[in-house]
Amino acid sequence: MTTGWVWHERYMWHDTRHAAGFVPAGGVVEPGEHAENPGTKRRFRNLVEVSGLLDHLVHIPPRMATEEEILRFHIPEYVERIKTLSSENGGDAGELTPFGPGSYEIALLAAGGCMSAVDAIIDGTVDNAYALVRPPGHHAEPDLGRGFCIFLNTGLAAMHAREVRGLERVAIVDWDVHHGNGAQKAFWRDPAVLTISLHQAGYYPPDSGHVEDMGEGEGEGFNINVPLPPGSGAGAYVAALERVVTPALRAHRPELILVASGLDANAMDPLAHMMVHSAAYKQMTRILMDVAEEVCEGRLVMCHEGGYSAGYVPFCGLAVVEELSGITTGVEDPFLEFFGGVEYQELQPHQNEVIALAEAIVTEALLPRTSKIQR
Ligand code: 3YP
Ligand code: ZN
Repeated sequence: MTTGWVWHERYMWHDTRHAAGFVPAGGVVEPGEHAENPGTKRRFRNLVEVSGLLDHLVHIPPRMATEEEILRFHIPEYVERIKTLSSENGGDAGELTPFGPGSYEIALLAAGGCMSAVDAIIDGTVDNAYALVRPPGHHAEPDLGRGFCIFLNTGLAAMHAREVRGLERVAIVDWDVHHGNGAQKAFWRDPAVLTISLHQAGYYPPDSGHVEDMGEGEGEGFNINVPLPPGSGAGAYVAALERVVTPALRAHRPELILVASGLDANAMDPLAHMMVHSAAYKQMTRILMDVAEEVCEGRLVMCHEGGYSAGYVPFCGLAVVEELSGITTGVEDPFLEFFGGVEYQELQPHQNEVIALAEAIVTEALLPRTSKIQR
């Protein structure tokens, strides 16, 4: 296995300003760190280096997306607004998405980095890839930055794969703990791009990611939401991947699988309430690799999204990249003994209920529509 690695120091220079988590500093809010700061991602990258794994990865240099590429999803006025604010003193892209000077170019480099990874896979330079980009993208809307996201990195990478590289079918699996509303909107009526999101139910964005939301028109059945109850752990996530994601991918048979890889379902995350540990992330990666092997010669690109535990993101991320590359570094997750042993890691009945609903949507709404298409 050759695994590509997208990283650029400039990603770390995207400034999300002073905040208390996600609330901007000011008034009674003492200036502190914004949750989406360089720390977690830099530490993830550093652990990949210190573990020795980085030496075995193929560095894929990121390029900046062009304005034309960004306009495949975003409206001109929005792009113009970000560009102008970025050239001045920064501002807010919309909802909870502060940025400083120069972030327009960095956001272009994030979207472009995901496209670089897609190109490397399609060109056969690497078998799979992890793009550790910043800022994230999966909440971005055509006219609005949301939830720390400026441009729809993963969705734009799917559009690049389709429109420039000529792929017929692409799938996006979003395992960030928050709902992948951006890709859902982008491909709502499009059966060519299957969108699946696993997320904490009823959390962020508000009133988004319901299990009933399955796409419309030609795209009906091609959007799958799995809103998991808070407290879900390894059992629920592995079950969702085995019983919902895998059959959906088998039915759709994408030629490329993209993962919106937020690692914020981890057991220590300050912006979510799930319990996933590194061994579960490893297993989840394995499940996706197996189905990718089956349907698209293993073509799998992970684009980083959220993940806010400085302590735990690096170990969850290392587990994912170890599995992708087939290399075991011997670095042990010092948290695993604890989180692996906490109660309620196994699938609970109320979690099973949601997974069963999503399973039914795959069988009743997606399967009949994919089986009509001969391929
Ligand atoms: C935005 C406000 C509360 C949760 C936060 C989510 C950002 C994120 O990681 N999205 O994937
Ligand atoms: Zn998230």
